[in-house]
Amino acid sequence: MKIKFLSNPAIPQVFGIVMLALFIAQPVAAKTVKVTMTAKESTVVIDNKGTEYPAWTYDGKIPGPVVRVTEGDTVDFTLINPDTNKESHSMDFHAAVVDVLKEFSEVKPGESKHFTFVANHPGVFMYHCGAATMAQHIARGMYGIIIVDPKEGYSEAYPKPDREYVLIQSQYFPNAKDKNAMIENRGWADSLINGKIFHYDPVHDENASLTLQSKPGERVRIFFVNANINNPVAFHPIAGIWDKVYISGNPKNTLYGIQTYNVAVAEASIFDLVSPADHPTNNAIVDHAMGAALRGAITVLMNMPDADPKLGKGDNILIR
Ligand SMILES: [Cu+2]
Repeated sequence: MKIKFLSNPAIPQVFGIVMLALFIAQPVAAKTVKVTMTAKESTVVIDNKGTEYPAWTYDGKIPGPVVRVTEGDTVDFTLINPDTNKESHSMDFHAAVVDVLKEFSEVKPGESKHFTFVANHPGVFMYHCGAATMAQHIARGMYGIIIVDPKEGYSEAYPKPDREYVLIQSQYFPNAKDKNAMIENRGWADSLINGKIFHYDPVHDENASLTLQSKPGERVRIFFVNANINNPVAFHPIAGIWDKVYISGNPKNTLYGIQTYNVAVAEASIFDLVSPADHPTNNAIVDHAMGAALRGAITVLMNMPDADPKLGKGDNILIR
């Protein structure tokens, strides 16, 4: 009987299909991703004409580096606070479930801190310094994004995008020393997008040289973080409709056909935009709260056949 069973020509075929299905269904093996950042109290340029600002940063830039892992990965993180700094700093990953008094505690100048966490929730999350006074550490530039790609990968519900861009909005307070103004929402002069006023908007700033780009009909995925101190963001694509919005960037939280989505302070979400395929168009991606838009929170997206093939791909998702 046994021999007869094995000799059935259909058996190896079925076995092969089952094994193939098991193989395909296997999520990507979780890995450990080492991330090291250095707190730098250094001067940065905050507009397209070269205005300097005494910032506090991760690795010398506003925002800090893009961290990207896959759901289930372990993030092995080290924060270095050099003894040349005057302030204590820290790291608070919104993608982590840990102990605020332990992993997220302050690191004095001349010290460093190491901790790990497992990125168990897919999505996009803010990270920021939580050292006192936190409003000042964020306002002066200590924030960034961590993207946790879903372990299932792409699907019909969460399609593969043609381009990806990171946009992080924040409030610019010219008086870097006035903590109370930051806390009380007084004296913020401009909106920063990825660290600069009208960063990608040649329409409102003649010194702007960068725009986001895609080809007509491409699916453009925006990873958006609201790093404002006090103000929510009314995120809207002028001359477009968000095809899908994934709240907190989790494909399980999908909204369809949204005009304006309110992004809370310290929230991040994913926004998909698909332009008409048959002709070139432009979008202005704005915080539709006009007080923020006209202070710098406008980003031009050009959908054109000769779009730069490198933009919005690989390491070019946060354009400096
Ligand atoms: Cu700090």
